[in-house]
Amino acid sequence: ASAPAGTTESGRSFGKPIPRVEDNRLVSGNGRYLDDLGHGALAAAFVRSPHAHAHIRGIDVEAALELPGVHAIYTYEDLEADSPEMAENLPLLIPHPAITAPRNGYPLAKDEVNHVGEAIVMVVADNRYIAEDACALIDVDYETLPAVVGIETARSAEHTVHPDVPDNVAAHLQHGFGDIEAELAAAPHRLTLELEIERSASMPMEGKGVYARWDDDEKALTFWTSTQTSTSARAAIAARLGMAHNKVHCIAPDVGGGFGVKIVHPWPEEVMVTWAARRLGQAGIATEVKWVEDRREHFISSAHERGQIHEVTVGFDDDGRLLAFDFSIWHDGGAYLPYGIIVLLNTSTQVLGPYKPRAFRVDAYSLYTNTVIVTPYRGAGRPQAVFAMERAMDAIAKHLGRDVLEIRETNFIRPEEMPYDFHLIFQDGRPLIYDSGDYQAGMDKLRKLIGWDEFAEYKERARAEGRRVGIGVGAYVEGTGPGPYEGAHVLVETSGKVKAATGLTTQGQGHQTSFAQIVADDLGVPVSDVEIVTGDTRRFGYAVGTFASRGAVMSGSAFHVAAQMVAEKAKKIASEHLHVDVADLELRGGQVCVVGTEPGAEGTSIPLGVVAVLSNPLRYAFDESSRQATGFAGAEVDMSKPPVPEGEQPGLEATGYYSPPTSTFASGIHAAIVETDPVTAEIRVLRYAVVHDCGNVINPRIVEGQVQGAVAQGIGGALYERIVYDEHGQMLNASYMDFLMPFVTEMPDSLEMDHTVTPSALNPLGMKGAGEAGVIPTSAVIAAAIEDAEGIPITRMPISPSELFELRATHAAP
Ligand code: MCN
Repeated sequence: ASAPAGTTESGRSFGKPIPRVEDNRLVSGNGRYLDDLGHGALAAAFVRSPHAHAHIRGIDVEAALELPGVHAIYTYEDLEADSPEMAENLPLLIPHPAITAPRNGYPLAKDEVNHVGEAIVMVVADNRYIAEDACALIDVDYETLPAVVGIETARSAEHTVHPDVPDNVAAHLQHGFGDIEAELAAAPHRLTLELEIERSASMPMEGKGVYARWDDDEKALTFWTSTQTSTSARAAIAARLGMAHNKVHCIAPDVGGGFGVKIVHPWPEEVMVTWAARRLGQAGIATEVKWVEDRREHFISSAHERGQIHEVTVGFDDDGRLLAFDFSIWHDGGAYLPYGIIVLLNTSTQVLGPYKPRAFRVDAYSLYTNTVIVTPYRGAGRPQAVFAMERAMDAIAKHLGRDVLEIRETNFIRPEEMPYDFHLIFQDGRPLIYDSGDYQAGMDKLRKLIGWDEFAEYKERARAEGRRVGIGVGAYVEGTGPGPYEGAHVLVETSGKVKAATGLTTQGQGHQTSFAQIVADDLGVPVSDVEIVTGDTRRFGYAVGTFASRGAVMSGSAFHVAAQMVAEKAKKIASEHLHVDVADLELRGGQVCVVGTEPGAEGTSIPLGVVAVLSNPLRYAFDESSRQATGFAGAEVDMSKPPVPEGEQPGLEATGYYSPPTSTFASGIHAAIVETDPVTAEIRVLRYAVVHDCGNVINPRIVEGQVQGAVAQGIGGALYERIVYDEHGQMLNASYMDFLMPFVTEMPDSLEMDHTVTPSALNPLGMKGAGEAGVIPTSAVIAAAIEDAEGIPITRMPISPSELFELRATHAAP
């Protein structure tokens, strides 16, 4: 591939909108996704519960075992017979003191099922067709139990999901600051809002999947999984299979989207497929097993999010200044709690956004329901939080008859108040302190971008034509780049090309480009000379993972640390040969050269690849032929010197880690103009504008792509996407025929974007995260715009045309 546009031999690429180097490969069908691997593997399929809640009285697998091509059928009994580890509950990944009743399932259901889709039996066969046919021959005897579906039912506690959790409460979280009761009592104005965001789910183009290979000679297991967290998946599988980490390798191949649903580890299927590969491998039956999720499985047995009911009471003065924000949350946590309460923590710690009430109180419950588990979905609790806060802001403005932007301005935290300490604990366990941000600057830009001041006139004209249009706004602050750490390894090869690896994974964020930009700048080489590897424990074994918009901040910084170490080492080695001080050397144009000289000039520079040769104990390989190959005359190279200066290790490579003190806080403000059809109630987003702040930007093209994609997902969440269960816990829309996602035709005619840049002082490159931002305020913004168009309070999202139609009818009723 040719060097991407935007880079120069010596210029910095940080901040340049260079095209993503991975895209040619990915869009031309040359990606290697999970299902592109393991064609010779045996196929796994699962018998999944058709009931939302039931006891399992018995399982008959006899007929299925007889089916030709079936190699193994496993139930929980096989796990129990294998080892205590295999029989254990799946783990609680992020414990928290507010979790009062952690309950988790098993890799295969033990004696009860708690949601439709829960895996009960695994079949391994020659191919998926046979495996599915065998599943159909398996008879599970169920005694059905009443299902708890939806927050209201869970709250009523008439029935329970887990018999030993009588109120269905998995966790109860309370926090805040100030004297909320006193502030509410004294506030000149008070309002209470009931708000709801329905359950939804992320729909990556590629579902989950895992493929495992057992090596009986090495007694080692390698598995490929479509995951966001390969190092943690490796650790989890090693623990469950009772193996040492060095005998288990986990690789995330190309991953066709994750959006949070692929964070959890281990999935039941990961446990079962790896375990079966080892078991069948040891028995000499087969060494490879693979399972690829089908779309229905993705709907019913992977993970959902979003579902929350809120009650907000605000107290404010005549100017609209927020005195008290009293926030109750009920979160639909699903049947089990593998991911703890991270979504609830996000909602409850980020609801304040750019505003600073005098008093704040959260009272939050996570409730068990007989539905599939919850994992954070892009935005992870923040869209719900912003919906609560921004709907309250609009309600205050309406109550006081004031402009919605003005009310927000009144309450903004100001740049001079940064860093702003809320005296609360953030979801990462560290203090909630905003590091930087200029929310007013963002609003000023947005006002122009969307043409806020001209809208009233436009609305009037539209009205006169019989059209209904409305405008809405929503601001947010997002904690990004949480620790605890991320690491990277950077190696300059003797060819001068750079190989660099980090442990976190990639699902489409363009890391091969943006991380390469950082390394390329530090080493003074073109971006196209840097190869980035992610998500392969064989290359880099220690990592946390890709979520919470932490890739740029965490791995980006780790790459910078490691590349800087390599650059320093290269200068030290070169200084010995060029006889100049390290301080007088720089890395530029693929050379280590004397500052101010032309890279490549004889006597004042050495190619980076040659420095790599010199750093190597086997540098005698730098003979006449390699001199010719590199075109480097090399008079200045003295082979009698030791490879590296005293105190350094040979090899032009380094491993660096980055661990931030706290999260860094990105922010943004969005506005939308919508039109609603007076007859059909069809809702159309005409224009959408985003002003976004993720600190210093590595690659504006990537960031804009991330924001654009996330806004599309946000529009999906506002107008189309929701998971619908009936009262028995059966999902009514578990297919793309019924679960609506926006096409490009549903996107606004224009999506404009602008940036403010308030760098973070917490990491060396001043970055903040960007990957989730676009989805966070979208529901709030679109709800506000519909409300403006219709004059009807919008308190529940998503909203469909038929729901708007009914709202009109209710509102018009006497
Ligand atoms: N970036 C940048 N400058 C910044 C910040 C980010 O150039 N100041 C670049 C990064 O280098 C990276 C991209 O923007 O290439 C996103 O970076 P970041 O915000 O750090 O997010 P992560 O890399 O941690 O990715 C995770 C984030 C999350 S949490 C979800 S959910 C999500 C998202 O990314 N899932 C995605 N974007 C996605 N995009 C695709 N295509 N697929 C998914 O599953």
